[in-house]
Amino acid sequence: MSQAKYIFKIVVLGDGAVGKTSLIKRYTEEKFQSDYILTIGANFAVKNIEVDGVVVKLQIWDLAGQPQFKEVRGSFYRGAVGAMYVYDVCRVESYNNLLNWKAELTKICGEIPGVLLANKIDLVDYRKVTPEMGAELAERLGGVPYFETSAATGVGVAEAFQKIAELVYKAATQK
Ligand code: G3D
Ligand code: MG
Repeated sequence: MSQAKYIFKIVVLGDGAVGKTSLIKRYTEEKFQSDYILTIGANFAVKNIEVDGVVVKLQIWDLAGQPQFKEVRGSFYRGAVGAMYVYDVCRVESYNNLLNWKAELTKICGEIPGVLLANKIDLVDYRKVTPEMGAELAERLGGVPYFETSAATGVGVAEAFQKIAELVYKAATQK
């Protein structure tokens, strides 16, 4: 792929253990460019992706664990142009908490494009959050596209990343 024309910072949000790191690793094929944890308790992976025939570089930011110190999360959010909201379909609390994650992000970044990921759908027998509930949350998060994903099987993962790339690309080029 040729040189990227754009670089976009994307933040992946959600409670601990919902599958954020697994999703990023699945998508970037474990090629974390920065395998170290920055002092802000975050790191990022990069991947080039094509949107409308244009190569864009996604810089995908991940929180390492869940830093207790909200102050440092400012550096995590700052400069983000897109968000991926992730919950675990087996844990209702992780679903409910996404509104708090969005509020924290919005304080620093304002309204930015997002996508919602209902993760771990391979765990069929343990599922508690229905697709209908997922669609409802997608509305409450501002009408964001909704994806059912599994970092374990890979289903839905590339589609979700492709969509956020399209949304941030559109936002950046339609000004
Ligand atoms: P986090 O980065 O959001 O904290 P992780 O979450 O990516 O570390 O994932 C937490 C645990 O959930 C991991 O299990 C991981 O393998 C598992 N996991 C993540 N996504 C999926 C999924 O789609 N399906 C299933 N079945 N498991 C998933 P461990 O046991 O390593 O802690
Ligand atoms: Mg993680």
